[in-house]
Amino acid sequence: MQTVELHTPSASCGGCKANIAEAFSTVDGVESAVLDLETKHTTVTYDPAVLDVDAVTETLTEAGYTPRA
Ligand SMILES: [Cu+2]
Repeated sequence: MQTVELHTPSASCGGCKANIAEAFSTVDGVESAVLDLETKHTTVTYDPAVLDVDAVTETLTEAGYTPRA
């Protein structure tokens, strides 16, 4: 498993946290996706054999939480 932490500044409440968890719940190879509301970072744990950081970024973008550097 691999972990990536992405800054998702537009995610700001419990609803966003639920949205992000739900957006990743249907993505193959994702073990967990957790938004930290204090840091506004989303930590995604995934299987690098199934998907990559680009796919993780795309899922977040599609959910409305475009990651920023
Ligand atoms: Cu929200």
